[in-house]
Formats: sequence, structure tokens, C-alpha cells
Amino acid sequence: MTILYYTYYHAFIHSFIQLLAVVGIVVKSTGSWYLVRDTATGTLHRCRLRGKFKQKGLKVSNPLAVGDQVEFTVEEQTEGAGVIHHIEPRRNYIIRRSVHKTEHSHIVAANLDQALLVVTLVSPATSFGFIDRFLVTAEAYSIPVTLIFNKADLHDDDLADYQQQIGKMYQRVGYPSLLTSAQSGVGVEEVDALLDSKTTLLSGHSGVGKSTLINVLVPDLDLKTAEISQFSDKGVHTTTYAEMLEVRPGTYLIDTPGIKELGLVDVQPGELAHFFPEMRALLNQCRYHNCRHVQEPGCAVIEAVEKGRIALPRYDSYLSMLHDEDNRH
Ligand SMILES: Nc1nc2c(ncn2[C@@H]2O[C@H](COP(=O)(O)OP(=O)(O)O)[C@@H](O)[C@H]2O)c(=O)[nH]1
Ligand SMILES: [Mg+2]
Ligand SMILES: [Zn+2]
Repeated sequence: MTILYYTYYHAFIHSFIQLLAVVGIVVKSTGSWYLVRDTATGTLHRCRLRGKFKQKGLKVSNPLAVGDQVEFTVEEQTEGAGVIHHIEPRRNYIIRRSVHKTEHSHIVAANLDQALLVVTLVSPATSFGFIDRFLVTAEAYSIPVTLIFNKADLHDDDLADYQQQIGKMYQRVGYPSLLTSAQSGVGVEEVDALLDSKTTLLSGHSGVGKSTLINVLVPDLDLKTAEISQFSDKGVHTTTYAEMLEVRPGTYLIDTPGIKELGLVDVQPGELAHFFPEMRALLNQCRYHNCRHVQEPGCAVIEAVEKGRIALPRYDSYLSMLHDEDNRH
């Protein structure tokens, strides 16, 4: 009798929890607390994670990240605070690897539709090395990238020509680009159209104009960030945490302040060329199946570089990344 009662009791509690479960998206994570937006109503809830959630095979310092879809329950007596009891499997995610401690990785954001990489040719000049590293990472996670060349107002004729060449170089290998001036508003409508109904990661070096762009794209930004920071832990530098901003319902922008570079978590040196689309197409034409495309005879990649079919800056980035990865493994 007792056992039967116990079973019924648990079944009852379980269905009760499911009944009250709210579906939401993590919009900010400070480690111990998560800010979750109720998908149906848009209400923000400060949530804790119930028990231990470990994602299989992932050595990460955070079990939950911005963009994660969760189910949570709100208890009446806690002023809207909730408990997360379920995390949906991720479609994808982007990881930042700590440069020194290779064992500790941090999930920057999950469930992305695309990434925008904001770059500038002047003040400051973004290096090809940085751009290509980002593109390889996004390629490894199957996240499409569009390049945003910002500060177009600072381009003289020579820089404008140069920008066109660089834009074409990336377009040829599968990365479209837009030319903007966040300051004067040129090109911002095109960026807005690109964001529509998607979740987009916004990235780029400090100083390229990300915040300026967000200010133009996100209506009532001050209000929204104030609302979000009101939930954050005191004494924590919240500006170093990624956060998801609502451009309009269904359209989200993930800002990653303070995150300079994304790590190449799962890329082995031998696989690196697979994440350069223009090289990927040639890999079965190299004489040696384990060709690393550095100095091997009969290398189809080197031949393509010599004939100008692979752009030199891209190949240089490949060599530099190969060198870095060799030192790591
Ligand atoms: N000339 C010019 N300056 C810009 C533009 N966008 C941003 N800036 C300036 O560049 C500096 C850095 O911008 P900010 O948005 O803080 O860059 P973030 O570090 O990427 O967030 C600020 O002084 C902005 O006013 C632009 O399109 N043209
Ligand atoms: Mg900024
Ligand atoms: Zn080769």
C-alpha cells in the first residue's frame, strides 16, 4: 500500500512539474544564475540549474550558455525566480578555449543560425589572421558567416578599392560581406534584413563598432540592457558575459563583449584544410592522402596557390594556424 502510494505520488509530482514547465531561452549566464526569457510571454526569469547537468564528452566550465533552450518551473514564493530542469540538445555551439589552460573551455553561445564578423580596414585594421581564424572556427561548427566591413566613411578611394578586392576574395570562398558605417547609418538596413527571424552571433575585435551597430539595430537598447543587468549578480563584471538581445520577437542578436578570439577546440592539424572551403574542394587531388599542403610534391593546394586560384592571404593564414595547432598537439 505504501509503495503504491509512493509510486502514484511520484507520478503525480512528475506530471505536475511537466504541467508547470515553461519553455525559455537563456539570454544571459553569469555562472551561478541564468537569465531566461519565457518564449511565449517574453518575461525574464532569474533561474538556477537543478542538480548537476553534464553534457557528455564536453570539458567545459559552463553547463549552460546563452542561446540554450530550457524548461523551467517558477515557484510562487520566489518572486518569479525559477528552476531549470531540462536542457534541449544543442543544434550547435561556439566555444572559447582558454589560451593557457587547454583543458578549460567555455561555451560562448548555443543554437546559432549565423554569425556576423565586424571588421575594419582602418582604426583599427583587422588582420587576415584574425578573420580566417574566426571563419575556420565557424566552419568547424557549420555556422554561416557574413563579414561586415564597418567604418566605410573612413575609406578613401584606395581603401574603397582594396575593400572591394577583399570582399570579392571572401565572396569567392563562400563568405558574403556588407559595407557599413554604423556611425552614419549606411548599410545598416541591409544588416537588419540579414538578421530577420534568426539568432545571430555578433563578433569582432574591440573598437570595430559592434556597440555602435547594436545601438542602431536594437530598439530601446538602454531599457533592455538595464532590465537584463538588474538580474545580474552584484560584483560580477557582467560586461564580459555574452548576452542575447531581442531586435524584435524571433530576431535575436548575441553580443559577446570582451571575447577576443574563439578557440579551435576540435580541429586537429591534419584536418585544418577541411575548414578552408577553397582547399576542401582539392584535398583528394593531392598525391599523398596525408598531405599537409606545406611543401609536399604533387600538392594540389600549393599548385592552386601558385596559379592564383587560392588567395595568398588565405594560404598564409592556413600556414600560420597549422603552425599554432602543431605546437598545441
Ligand atoms: N568613423 C567611424 N567610427 C565608428 C563607426 N562605428 C563606430 N565608430 C567608432 O569607433 C569607436 C569604437 O566603437 P564601438 O562601437 O565602441 O566598438 P566595439 O568595441 O566593437 O563595441 C567609437 O569611437 C565609435 O564611435 C563608423 O562606422 N565610422
Ligand atoms: Mg563594445
Ligand atoms: Zn596538399
